[in-house]
Amino acid sequence: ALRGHKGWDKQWTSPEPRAEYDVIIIGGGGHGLGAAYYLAKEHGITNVAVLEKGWLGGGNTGRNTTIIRSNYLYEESMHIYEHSMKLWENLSQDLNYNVMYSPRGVMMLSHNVHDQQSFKRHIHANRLYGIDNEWLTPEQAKAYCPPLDISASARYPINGAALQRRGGTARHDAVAWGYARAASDRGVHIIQNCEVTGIRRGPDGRVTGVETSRGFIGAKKVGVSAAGHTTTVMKMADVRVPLQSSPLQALVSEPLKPIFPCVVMSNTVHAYISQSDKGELVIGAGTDQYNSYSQTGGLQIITHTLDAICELFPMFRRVKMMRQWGGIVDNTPDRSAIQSKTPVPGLYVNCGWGTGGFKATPGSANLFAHLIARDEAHKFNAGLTLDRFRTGRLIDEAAAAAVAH
Ligand code: FAD
Ligand code: PYC
Repeated sequence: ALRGHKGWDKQWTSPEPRAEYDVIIIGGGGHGLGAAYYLAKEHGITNVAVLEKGWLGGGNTGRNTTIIRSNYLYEESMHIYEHSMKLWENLSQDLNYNVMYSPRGVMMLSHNVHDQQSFKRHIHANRLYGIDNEWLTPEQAKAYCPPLDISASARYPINGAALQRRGGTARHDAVAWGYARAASDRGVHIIQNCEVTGIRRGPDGRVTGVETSRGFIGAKKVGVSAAGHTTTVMKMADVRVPLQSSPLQALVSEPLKPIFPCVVMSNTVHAYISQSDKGELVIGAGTDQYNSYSQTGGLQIITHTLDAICELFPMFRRVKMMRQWGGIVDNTPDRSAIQSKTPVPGLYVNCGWGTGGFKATPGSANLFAHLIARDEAHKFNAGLTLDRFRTGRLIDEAAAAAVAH
């Protein structure tokens, strides 16, 4: 069927690396590509390269379940995720690339009194900041998502739900490709199959460039956006980052006719689900309980998730699962991200988005570009410093992270 598809323009160019760039970004996921795009678009810095060891979006960007929401608890997080949400709303137009953003609503199920108290706390906090979030009764939850079983005899009874109507999903690879094309159009070099193996510093300790599988490439500034591999990259500059990398899994079913109108998450029983435009049920699990760099994960974790999905939505009991995969998520102790200068002049790090950084992609990229270009934080990422783990100014978002970890 694709035989007629000839003569299409490449979406981005694949140039040979220059000897030196003003900025090198390590990692061609959505965050790295987006940062390069905003460096060019908003700061006029176009002598930029994104170095990706594999293919664009082959990391967590292309492996996640694409849930977008901004219903976090603390001011620092609400600012950043809401900034992101506003960028999502116009991203397809901005990039001239359809990222298929679909604000179909994200509903979080409450199963017990503790869930109810915690969700209501989030709802009130969000509303104080003008962020939509509302409490639903079980009957209202069922009306919003008809496949949901709210019977009192269910194994995981539901006593209500928190709904963010503006939450939803987007097409993950389109986000990477859209940013790549738009950045490339503005002169950014996108260099795939180029693994960074070392970070070189001058006699004054400042970054001078990176060693790669394609040789040394000079840079005045280097931004690391390597998600699950952040600690290994930062070690190249002798910087320790408080992260633990572990597998997080997802799976998709055979395609079904449209049946599932929104996104549902059950944080207590460790399952989340939506339906893709192709018709597949997109289902995700909690993280494995051990650290690993393998992009797979324990069978018992997804077995437990499917068990929970079948209890919550009995009509899916006979649906077949088609594919399963894992990504490597980088969790901080307080489950909030780090976007910060480092002790090495000219080296910046964006990491710790853990199980929840897809939704943050536009906002994070936009603010990381600001940090690199101006050498100072924006007011929205000012709290995400590395040194909060020394000062104790933590931003505890373990509950809002919403995925078992
Ligand atoms: P990545 O896309 O992983 O990009 C980092 C890139 O760095 C990779 O491409 C990697 O190859 C490259 N790299 C690493 N080391 C080097 C090196 N030495 N040299 C060159 N390149 C290097 N978030 C949500 O908000 N909603 C969700 O529903 C959601 N679901 C998830 C489900 C799963 C199964 C997983 C795994 C994650 C999920 N997440 C979710 C989290 C989200 O996917 C990530 O937080 C986000 O995609 C991180 O984006 P990124 O661009 O930082 O990382
Ligand atoms: O952060 O919303 C989230 C999420 C859902 C599934 C994985 N992460």
